[in-house]
Amino acid sequence: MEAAAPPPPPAPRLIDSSIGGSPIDSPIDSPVDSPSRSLAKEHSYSKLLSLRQLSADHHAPSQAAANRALPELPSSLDFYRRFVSKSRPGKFKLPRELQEALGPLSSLESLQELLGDRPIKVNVTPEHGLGDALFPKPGRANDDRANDDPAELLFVEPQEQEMTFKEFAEHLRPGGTGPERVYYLSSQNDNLHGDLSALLDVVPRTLPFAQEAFGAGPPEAVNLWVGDGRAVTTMHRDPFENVYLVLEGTKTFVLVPPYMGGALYQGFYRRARWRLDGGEDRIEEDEDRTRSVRWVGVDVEEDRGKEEYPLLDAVEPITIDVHAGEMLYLPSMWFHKVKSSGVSISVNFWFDMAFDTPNYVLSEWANAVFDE
Ligand SMILES: O=C(O)CCC(=O)C(=O)O
Repeated sequence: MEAAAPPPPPAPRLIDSSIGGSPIDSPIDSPVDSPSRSLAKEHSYSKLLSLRQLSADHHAPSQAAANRALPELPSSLDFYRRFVSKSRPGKFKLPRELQEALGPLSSLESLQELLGDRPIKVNVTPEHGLGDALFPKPGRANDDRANDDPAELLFVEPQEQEMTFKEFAEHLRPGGTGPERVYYLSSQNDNLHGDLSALLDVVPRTLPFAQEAFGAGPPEAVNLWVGDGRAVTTMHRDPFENVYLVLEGTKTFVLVPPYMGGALYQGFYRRARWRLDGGEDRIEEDEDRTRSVRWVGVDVEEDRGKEEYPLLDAVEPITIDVHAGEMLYLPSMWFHKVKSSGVSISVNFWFDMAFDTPNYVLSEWANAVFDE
């Protein structure tokens, strides 16, 4: 059940914690599927397929089209007409001037020089590298993960740790493997205006072509992301128009259109955080048991075809590789999972989204049709 009215755009915060996440009336303790509810889900499958078919041409690009980077940035009018108004993702080559301006952010060495010994906040997870992800409550075996009973799973955020950029860089594993903890600079709280403000001299305040097309004010948040191939951002959606620039390495976005939320087994989960000090990795549940977050209950890549998630077969995720020197427009409310190949450095701009557009209204309607 999503909140009846959309919330006003919130202040920058951890990804997506507010979407549908009404902390008061979250149906955390609802029973697991009864046979009649399962049957209803089977019927939903064909409706979801029709929905996918109906909107495919207008809204969701084909896999091939989504991966073609347009050679130059469109004018704001063209960007609005071809992408924003259709809520359609697109990939563009960064203009040379912008790429040059952002040059100092494109290597670990120059970032280290710019940031010196200032303390920065880094997210740390165990070796699986899953930040903001669902895990069984302490005491439950890991194979119980397949059980999609939200009451038995927790939404676990990374441990936040303060260190210098040099210390952080020493934890990165360019080869993308390692049994150690995974460190990801992913604070996404407008970090370029926070602990990374020393970088502001080289980052533009806004992207005028995008800001104009969104009809928004200056960006709500500008974030730097630095990590290696082990860090994974699990699937979620954000109430922001997102322009995501990759400066080093490759980021892979696995996308699902906003209107397919009904196939993603979303649930409400209580919050928790990794505690990684001392010998043992622990999950510590949030003391406030009334706070919960709505989160996608499946991995669209790994859980597809599994008997327990029949609706997931209706989803055709679009995978977009964004290479260094490219920019992705990720429209608001698209579900996304994000991975990195090797060490990657990116900057993204979140702009306020409009809640009164046909795209938003229709996708919320579509999701409500499948909500239980
Ligand atoms: O780069 C990432 O790991 C996640 C990016 C993301 O979720 C976002 O920009 O909204």
